[in-house]
Amino acid sequence: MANKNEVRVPDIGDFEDVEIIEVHVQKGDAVAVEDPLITIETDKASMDVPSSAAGRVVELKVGKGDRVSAGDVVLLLESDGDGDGEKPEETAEKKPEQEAGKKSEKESEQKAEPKPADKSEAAPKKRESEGLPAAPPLPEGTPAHVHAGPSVRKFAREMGVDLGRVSGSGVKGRITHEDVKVWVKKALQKEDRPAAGAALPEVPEIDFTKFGHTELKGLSRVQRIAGPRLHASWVNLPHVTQFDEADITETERARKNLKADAEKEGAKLTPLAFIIRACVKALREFPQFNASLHPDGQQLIVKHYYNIGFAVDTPGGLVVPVIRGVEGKSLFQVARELGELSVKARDGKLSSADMQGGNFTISSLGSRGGTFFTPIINAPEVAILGVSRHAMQPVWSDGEFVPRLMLPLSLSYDHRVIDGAAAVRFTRYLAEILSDVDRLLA
Ligand code: CAO
Repeated sequence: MANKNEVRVPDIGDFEDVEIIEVHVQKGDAVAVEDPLITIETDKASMDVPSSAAGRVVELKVGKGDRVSAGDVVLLLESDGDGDGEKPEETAEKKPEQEAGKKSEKESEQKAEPKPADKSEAAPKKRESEGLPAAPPLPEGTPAHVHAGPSVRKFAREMGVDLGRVSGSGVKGRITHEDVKVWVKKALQKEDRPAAGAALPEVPEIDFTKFGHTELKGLSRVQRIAGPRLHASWVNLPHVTQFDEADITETERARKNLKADAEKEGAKLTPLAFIIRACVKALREFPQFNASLHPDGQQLIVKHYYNIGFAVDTPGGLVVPVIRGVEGKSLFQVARELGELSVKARDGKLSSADMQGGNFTISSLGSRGGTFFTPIINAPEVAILGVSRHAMQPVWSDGEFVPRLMLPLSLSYDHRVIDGAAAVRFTRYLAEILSDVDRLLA
C-alpha cells in the first residue's frame, strides 16, 4: 500500500526564512534517501536539503525563490507500505531490515562527525522551533557554506578533504566529484615538493624559459637538509634582530699577543674563540637565552650546560658543529676545537654527534666581510649571534674622536621567549665583556 510522506526542511541551525536558490527534483521523480531536493542560501551559507525518505515525488510544495524555515514542507513523497518507496532500483528490492540497518548506519555516521565549522558563527539567536516535526539534520562534517551535494560531501569526507578549500566548477560554484578529485591530485603533487608550506600562500611558478636561457642545478645534500629546518624556524619563530657594536680594541691587541702561544699549543687564535667565551658569560648572566621553549608553549627549558654551535661555510653548504662544555675549557682549548671542527666540517667528516646538543649558535661572517645581518635562529634554540667584520671607527670619547676597533653584533631572538629590553641588555653585556679582556679571560 502506498504512503504519502511529507519531507520537511531539517534543522538548519539558527537560520529562518531562507531563500531557495535551486530545486533539484520535479513531480514524478524517484528519489533516494539523502538525494538533494533543494538548495537554500543565506547571506552566510548555501546548503542542500536532502531527502529524509525514498519514494516518488507526488507534489512539490515549494519553488525556486520561495523562503523556508526548519520544519516547512518541501514536497510529498509517495512510497510503498514499508517506507522504501518505488525507487531507486538499488534500494527498491532491499528488505526493510537491511534498509533500517543502512539508515541507522548513516545516522551514526552523521552523529560521529564534527559540527560544521561555521555553525558557531551563525546568528546566536535561539530558534523558536521546538515542537516542529522531527526532521533529519543536514549532513555534517563540512562547513555549511560549501555548495556541494550530499554524495560529494560524503566523497570528500572519505578522502579527508576539507570542502572549504575546494573551489567549485559547477553551476553557481557548486563543487563536483571532479573538483574534489582535482584538488586531491594537486595536494599529492605538492606533497612531493620539498619544504612546501601547507598553510602558506604559494610563490607563483614561472616558466623562466620564456624570458631567456636557463639551466637546472640540484641543491647540495646539506642544503636539502638545512633548507627545511631554516624554513621551519623562519615560519614558526617570531624573529627580531638586535644590532650592537663592541669595542674590541684591547681584546684584539691581546689576541695578537697570544697568537704565538696558542700556535705552540696547536690552536689558531681567531676572534671567534673570544666571542664564544664572551657568549658563555652572557648566557650565564641571562639564562633565558640558554633555553628552549617547551613544546607545550607554557614553559621554558633552561639548560645548565654551555654547548656552543658555530656555523661553518663549506663547499656543500652550511653546517653547525658544536663545542661542548665551553664553560670548562680554556681559551686555547676552545680555539683548538674550533679549528678542528671547522676542518672536519669542510672535509665533510662531521658526525651527527658533532652537530648535536647545542644551546646557542654563533654565525661569524667576520672573515668574509659585511656589517650587520639577520641570522635565522637554530630552533629550538631561542637566539643566535651574528658577527661581522670588525672595523676601525672614530668613536667620540672625552671630547674627541678616537680610533677604536668596533665589532658588529646581530642578535636574532625568539620574541615569544625574549623581549626587546632583555635582548639589548644581552648585547650590551656581551659588548662590555668583549671590550674588557681581563674579564673575558678570567
Ligand atoms: N673581523 C675581522 N676579521 C676576522 C673576524 C672579524 N669578526 N673574524 C675572523 N677574522 C679573521 C681571522 O682573524 C683570520 O685572520 P688572521 O688569520 O689574520 O687571524 C681570518 O679572518 C680567517 O678566520 P677563519 O675563518 O679562519 O676563522 P674564524 O674562527 O674567524 O671562523 C668559521 C671560523 C668556521 C666560523 C669561518 O671560517 C666560517 O666558515 N665562517 C662562515 C660562517 C657562515 O657562513 N655564516 C653564515 C651563516 S648564515 O647565517
